[in-house]
Amino acid sequence: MAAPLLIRGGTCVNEDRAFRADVFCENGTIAAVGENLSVPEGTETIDATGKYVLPGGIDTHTHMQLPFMGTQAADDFYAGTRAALAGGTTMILDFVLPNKGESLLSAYEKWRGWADPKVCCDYSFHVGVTWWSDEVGKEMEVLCRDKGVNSFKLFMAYKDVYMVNDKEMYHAFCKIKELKALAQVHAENGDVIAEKSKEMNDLGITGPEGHEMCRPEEVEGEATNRAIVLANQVNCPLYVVHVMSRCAADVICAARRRGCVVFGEPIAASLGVDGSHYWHKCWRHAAGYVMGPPLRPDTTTPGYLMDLLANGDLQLTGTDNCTFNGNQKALGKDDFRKIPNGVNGVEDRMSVVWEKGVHSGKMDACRFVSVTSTTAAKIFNMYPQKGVIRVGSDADLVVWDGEATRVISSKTHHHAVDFNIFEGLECHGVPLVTITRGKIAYNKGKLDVVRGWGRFIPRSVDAPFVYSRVRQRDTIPRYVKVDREPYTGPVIQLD
Ligand code: URQ
Ligand code: ZN
Ligand code: ZN
Repeated sequence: MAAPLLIRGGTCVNEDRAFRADVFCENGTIAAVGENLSVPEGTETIDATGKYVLPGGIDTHTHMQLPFMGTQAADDFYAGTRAALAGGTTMILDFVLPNKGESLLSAYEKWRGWADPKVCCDYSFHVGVTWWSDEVGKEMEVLCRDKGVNSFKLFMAYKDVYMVNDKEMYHAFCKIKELKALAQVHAENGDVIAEKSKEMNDLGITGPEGHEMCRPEEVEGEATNRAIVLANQVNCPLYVVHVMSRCAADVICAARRRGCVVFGEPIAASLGVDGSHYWHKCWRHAAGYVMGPPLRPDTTTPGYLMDLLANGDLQLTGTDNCTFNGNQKALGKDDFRKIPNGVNGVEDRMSVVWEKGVHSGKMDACRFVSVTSTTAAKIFNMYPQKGVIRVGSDADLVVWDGEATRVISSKTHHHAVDFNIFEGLECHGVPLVTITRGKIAYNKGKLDVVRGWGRFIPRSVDAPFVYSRVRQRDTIPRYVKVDREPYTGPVIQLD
């Protein structure tokens, strides 16, 4: 347990208001918020005068040490959560991704065994539904009832690896709705990708540019729309992960305007950089940006997604942090289909969103808190334990300097990877102190993390933020039969 901690002189920022107050933390939670607080002997004090005090960032989408495409992501649960704390993020939501045919429950226990001894900050798991059977449905019930899972990811891409077809996805959505959980989707048309990537190779296009050309943004947009339609047919709330394109974003915005319960998650990568890097002459550089769905060559994409995030058409940010070193990316040096997909983000998300969102004038500090922390806590049913500066909430906090700048580089980042997609980007918005459950883990450039300090945060189903509208909609009879006299006219005889 950490010593009592007083954060003095700062401006606290919640999603609804910014206000001058000191924050006193004790036993891992926020014990008092106000001015002239009386604190016990032995209290450690942090001077936050002239700075912001924010709820710790929540990264909704990471893949630490993911076994993938024949190798394993370089950031493990230790290095990844350590990097998160260095960037002002105090919780990650990672993914249990069972192989096809593998028990979801045993995959969950396996992933817990990987994460629990290593995490330096709190975390939780979404679970992938990578195949379908009645047994999978039963295990989903157990995961919701006993294991604190309330979100399940379906893949429409990665054919033969994670991809399910529309019928399987429909059944999974029915089960997710029955459980009052949240459906997540990786929205790309995996069949088109499989065919077009073969065509690319037949044309001799084996470099990273082929990775984007075989899955242009309309392939993401089409699948996004299809997932929204299937979920809406079941009245199941849907969360579209890693929104990477204008096309997919427009589909989500249109669906929201017509009343669908759908949430869109752009990521640090799609908000901070674009896909022109796939045409870079240096193979290693170009391969470093390979992820799925890909970044888009349309250089207006990051600004467009940030506009939608700032105005509420898109809801929150993750990173899809799934990092691979140059020698791992080189598995695909002769065939882009073999380049392990994934990029960094967990350390730089907060600064990238502040630079592109707040410093650009598109959003204020309250909206910044909403899209980096509070909305995630509400959607995944961890609010107000997480995502807010309030008495009784977990003492996950960041002292934030909105004016200071830092230049992002793989030479100075805390990831266990030799590449950074934001290399050279100068960002306003720098974490000064990161506090995880009342413990100072990062202070003015120095990390002081504890392996295994983080806890798994169980999440119950039926999140009000997600289900209140769905529940209301369920009270309206959707299908009513017509009472009519039976037909008594002629009927054709078929031979
Ligand atoms: O698709 C995902 O989210 C995982 C497999 C990470 N890789 C990626 O390129 N997005
Ligand atoms: Zn994905
Ligand atoms: Zn992912």
